[in-house]
Amino acid sequence: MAGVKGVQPADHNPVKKMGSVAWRTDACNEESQMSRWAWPWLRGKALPDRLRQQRQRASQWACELANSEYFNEYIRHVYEALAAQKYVRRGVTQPARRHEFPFPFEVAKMDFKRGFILQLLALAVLNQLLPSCMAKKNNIPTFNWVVEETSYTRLCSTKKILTVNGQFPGPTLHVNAGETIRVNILNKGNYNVTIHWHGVKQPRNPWSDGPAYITQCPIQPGANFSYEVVLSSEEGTLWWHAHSDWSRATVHGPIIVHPKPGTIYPFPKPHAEFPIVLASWFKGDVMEIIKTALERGGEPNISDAFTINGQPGDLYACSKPGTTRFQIEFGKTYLLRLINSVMNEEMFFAVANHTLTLVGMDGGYIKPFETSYVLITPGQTMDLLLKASQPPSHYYAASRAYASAAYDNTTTTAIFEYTAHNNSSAPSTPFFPSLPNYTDTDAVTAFTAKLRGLPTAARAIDVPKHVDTRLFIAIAVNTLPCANSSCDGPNGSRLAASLNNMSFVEPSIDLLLAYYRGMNGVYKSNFPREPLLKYNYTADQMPDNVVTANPATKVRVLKYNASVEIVFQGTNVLGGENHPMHLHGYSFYVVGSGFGNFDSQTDPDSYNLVDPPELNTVGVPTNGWAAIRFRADNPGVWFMHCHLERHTSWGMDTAFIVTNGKTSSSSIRRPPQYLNPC
Ligand SMILES: [Cu+2]
Repeated sequence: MAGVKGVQPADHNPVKKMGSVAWRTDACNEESQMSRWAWPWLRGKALPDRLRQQRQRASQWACELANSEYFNEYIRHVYEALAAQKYVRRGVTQPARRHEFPFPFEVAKMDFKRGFILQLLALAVLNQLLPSCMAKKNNIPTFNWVVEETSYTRLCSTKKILTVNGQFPGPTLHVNAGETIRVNILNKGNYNVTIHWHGVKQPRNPWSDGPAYITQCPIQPGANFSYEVVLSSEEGTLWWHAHSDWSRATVHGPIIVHPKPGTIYPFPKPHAEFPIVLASWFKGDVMEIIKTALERGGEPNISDAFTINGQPGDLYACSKPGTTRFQIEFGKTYLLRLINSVMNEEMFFAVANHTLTLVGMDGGYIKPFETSYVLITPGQTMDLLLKASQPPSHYYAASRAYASAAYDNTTTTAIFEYTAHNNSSAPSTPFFPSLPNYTDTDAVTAFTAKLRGLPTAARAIDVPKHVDTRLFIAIAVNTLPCANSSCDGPNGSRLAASLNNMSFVEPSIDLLLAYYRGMNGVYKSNFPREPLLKYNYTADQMPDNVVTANPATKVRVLKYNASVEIVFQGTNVLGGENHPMHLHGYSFYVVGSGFGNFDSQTDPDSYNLVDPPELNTVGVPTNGWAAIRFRADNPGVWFMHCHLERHTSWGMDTAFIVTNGKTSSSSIRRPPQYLNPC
């Protein structure tokens, strides 16, 4: 059996635990729930009618309570009351399993008898009745996650990082295509936090999308929020990550979307699969790094390492013993689920002596092609087949940056080990792959030019041929004036970034609620369709008046079901860079790309309207352009931003408000009962 260090198997059958009593919250019918947990002493016995009715009533009451967002608060109240009577005491019962909440109360030793009876009663009512009907009513897999500070040692030093359930990378979510799951987040960390389900379109459900101050107020320390994650056409690999400040550096993990039961991959079933999560490691505190950078107006520190499944690998100090290893068998084919959760760099990735076959990307399928390396931007995910066809030995997988601005120039590695190979004769140094150079833009273009969509029975390629709404968005890194020119940016200015020269300012309450409730003064709806000032976007010299950005909170309204084309134009303002543009709530077809200024007369002739790849993040070429198309059929408020984290922090962001259609099934769902306050 192939194994992998650093990534845990999924917890698809979550068991909640409180005190000493466990319950299941996944799909089970009420009767089996009841017989299994709720009334163990009556198990298998025929109940008198009266008792049966009582049980049903209790069950119904419990359902209503359990489905209210005040459930956790209610339980806390009950236990506070018990604690006041000294039946229980405050203390933390550590969870026995990693997906369980630590429970902040213990049975008091004193007054044990009286307390014990009340405990039993409380547990019987709260812990057993509630979830049994919760499962019946919601019938969706539920996961309980705790965001908390956890000590990790990397690169010879120990620090606390923000994690989910103590894990870095975080837990892997396994879901089936089209499924809905619930993830309850309890924030026990020291920072506000939110979680985004990257690439999950969440039809009509922006409430659970996650970006802080866009679709929700953040979950404050001590508070919780329940996300309902609605899968639809996605299949393959996606990921989840924190979407507040720079917390995503360590708060992230894979989402693996399996084909619906009874359906199969459009490629031979692999023998086994390995999630491969690329991330950034900073020796300092990431939240402090961005805070300091924003205060001083300069570049944030670059990372000190990249990691594969949480481990930097052999080429870094103090890292050799932890290097991620994948065991493979000669002749077998493996599915690598590659995720770029790196903060600020696009990444090359390759495995020595092995070609990779790209079969999927961003939760959709790709017409398979073989390649010796891939280029993956932050935000993107790839499904790659690796055939163990080489002489049994040890082979490095390696990843390093493709970048043109300041970047981390280190290389992270993992090792593919053939299990038939006797370790005693393993090579002293595993074979090393050849990766393109840091600035090899030709290698990037050669790779991305091969991307073609693959239609499947479940998901056709349906590129809008006619366009209702056209946007042309110039992407730039800019400056803002700084008092006494005392900031760390160019000439004492403050670094900023913009879309059509608008540098996004985070509102003080989320855009979604402001829109839904019709509040004034939170945002303006006049995000420009095109740059107000046209210039030669990719020239060596830039006019002074495009260097300074305009800070504002502006969004663009898209009419429900409009077919939309966006041309992203990279600019050379303060230097050209590849920008991975990510759109929430949608995937889009990448119909074209090129270098230099987009020519609206001739460039559309080169569009691929037949089989373009359908992605959620597109790397806009350095000093070039990329054109995307999609149908605005998901009403809501959807963030769009560069997935280089420093650019997002500097304002390379906007949001779309997609209006409701004419029916309730084409309108935003009602908000959940509990929303976090700002
Ligand atoms: Cu960017």
